[in-house]
Amino acid sequence: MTQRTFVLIKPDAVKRGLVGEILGRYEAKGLGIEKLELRQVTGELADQHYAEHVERDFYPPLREFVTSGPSIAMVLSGDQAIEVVRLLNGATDGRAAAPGTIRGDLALSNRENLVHGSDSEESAAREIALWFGAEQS
Ligand code: IDP
Repeated sequence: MTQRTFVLIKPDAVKRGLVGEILGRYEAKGLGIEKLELRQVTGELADQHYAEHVERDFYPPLREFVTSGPSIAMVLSGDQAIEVVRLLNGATDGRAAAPGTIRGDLALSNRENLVHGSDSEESAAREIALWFGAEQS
């Protein structure tokens, strides 16, 4: 089943010069790039994107981090793209993520973990609309 998913390459990855490495993994897997844009995330957009987390203790530093520099916002597509991206990304905490995954190979933090991928069809639709506009979802 072909799906579209929202992917964010976070500011730590841009600062560390890992955009090419990360994008290459998605491309090598066979996912298609539907949209790709360098974005400076505002606090307001962060609050909307992470609406389910805004009350959590870890949210203030997460908001600070995700607005700390430019990110790459993307829509990727392919067979079961939502789950495939989550598998490529690896577990949330880079210290526990499996080797072979983006986070497992390249991240050592549970906050600065390089990437975001939508976790369901519902989230993908919401996030694509939020980042790229409702008419394009
Ligand atoms: P996910 O990005 O793997 O889907 P979520 O649980 O949706 O993980 O959390 C969103 C983001 O919030 C994570 O990618 C990470 O940057 C940050 N985060 C999650 N849990 C923690 C935590 O316990 N401490 C610090 N940051 C966290």
